[in-house]
Amino acid sequence: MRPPPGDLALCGLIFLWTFKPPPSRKTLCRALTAPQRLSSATDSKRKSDRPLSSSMAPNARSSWRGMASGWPAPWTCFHKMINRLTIPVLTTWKAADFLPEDHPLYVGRPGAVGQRGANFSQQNADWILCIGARLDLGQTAYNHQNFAPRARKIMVDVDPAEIEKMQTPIQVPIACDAGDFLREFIRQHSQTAPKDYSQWLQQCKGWHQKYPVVLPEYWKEEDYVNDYVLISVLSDELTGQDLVVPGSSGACSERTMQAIRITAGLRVFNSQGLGSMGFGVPAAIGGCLASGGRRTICIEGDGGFMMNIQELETVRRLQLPIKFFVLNNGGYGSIMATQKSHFAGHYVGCTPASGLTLPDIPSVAESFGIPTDRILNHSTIREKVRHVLQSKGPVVCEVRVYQDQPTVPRVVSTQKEDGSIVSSPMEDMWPFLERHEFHNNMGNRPRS
Ligand SMILES: Cc1ncc(C[n+]2csc(CCOP(=O)(O)OP(=O)(O)O)c2C)c(N)n1
Repeated sequence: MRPPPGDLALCGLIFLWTFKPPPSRKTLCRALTAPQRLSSATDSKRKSDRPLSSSMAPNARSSWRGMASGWPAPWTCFHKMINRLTIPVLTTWKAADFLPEDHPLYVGRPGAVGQRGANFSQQNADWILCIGARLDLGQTAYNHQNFAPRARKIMVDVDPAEIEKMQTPIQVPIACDAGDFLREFIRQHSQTAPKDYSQWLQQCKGWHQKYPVVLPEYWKEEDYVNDYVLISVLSDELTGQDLVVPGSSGACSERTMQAIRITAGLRVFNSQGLGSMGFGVPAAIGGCLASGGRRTICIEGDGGFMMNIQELETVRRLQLPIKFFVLNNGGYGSIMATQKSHFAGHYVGCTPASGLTLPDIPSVAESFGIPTDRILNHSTIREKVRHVLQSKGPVVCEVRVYQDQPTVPRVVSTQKEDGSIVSSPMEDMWPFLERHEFHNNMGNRPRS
């Protein structure tokens, strides 16, 4: 039975009151996975018509341990749980490789820079289970109140502070290890008869298919490479034995995580929380070594690539099979975009004309003794990508991309007269849809 609202509010209060200062992890687990707490999660789901699960983000340790010795138990439990619930599943950037694109329950990756269809699913859901997805600013588009506003929210996180930070009611907060939660959830849920959510699932799948990130017209651009086309070609050419390491800030991270299509076995290792330039090169080295020498594809911005360029020597010395695709847009494209939209186009330190210059990337790589290549436009992109991927050892491939290519779709923000910045709702991504199409997708569903 769904607990009355008062009980749910109390549930949150008990959580805050009982667990400050935080007790040991063991106590938290025991207290919060108490059968009553979990049954309020499972009970409320039974009443829902449009449930969603947002998948967990593994910590780096369990992720890599899994790669070396078979998947860790939480991974298996996660699959067991979703197959049992048969509800649509969204993945966060950090858990992008938890479900392959062709899994029957997969419906996309939501976020401020995300997929339009996934955001429609999230914003229409009436029950949402977030496991280890800490709901950071990118995930909630800077506005907690408007994150899945129609849904009762069950949030599972090993760190109670991540739940406490939410400025919107979390009806069932559970501070607990994801694996422990999943095992208990499966145990309790195995007693209940599965409900049919096929219609809702079809609707979510329909949105996912109707609103692809990579649009056919991008292929027609002739001057340079469109980043989304590159990620699309890479998605076609990668195998389930590969490891993808996007850089952590700028187009390389955002557009890769928006557009990459995950196949079974493909691993993605992106920054767990820092948007620090320079992540790509050392992360590719670490990921490649920790994965036992997987072919590693690092997609990095020209600015980010420069920040740890000295590590190319390590790559050469160890002859690691890392294929660097360095997006050359002539500077700091994302800073340029911010200065264009919020500082009336007064560029400072982001282009050659405004005081930022970067060296010729292939020349630098060659000086380290690493083979290089260059992709100038779409005419030879597939052959070039294949060639780079099939070459032995490391390769640095410069990709000439547009300087002013927008990141789309995305949630945009506007500046009010008082200087404060407000974001548009997550379901209403830019470029905005025709209003009738938008309203058709959202209906008149009440907020929870
Ligand atoms: C160490 C560090 N310094 C500054 C920033 C702020 N910052 C975010 S994106 C960016 C530009 C990144 O340039 P590039 O890697 O070429 O990617 P692009 O923006 O062109 O896509 C900067 C300076 C940062 N994230 N990390």
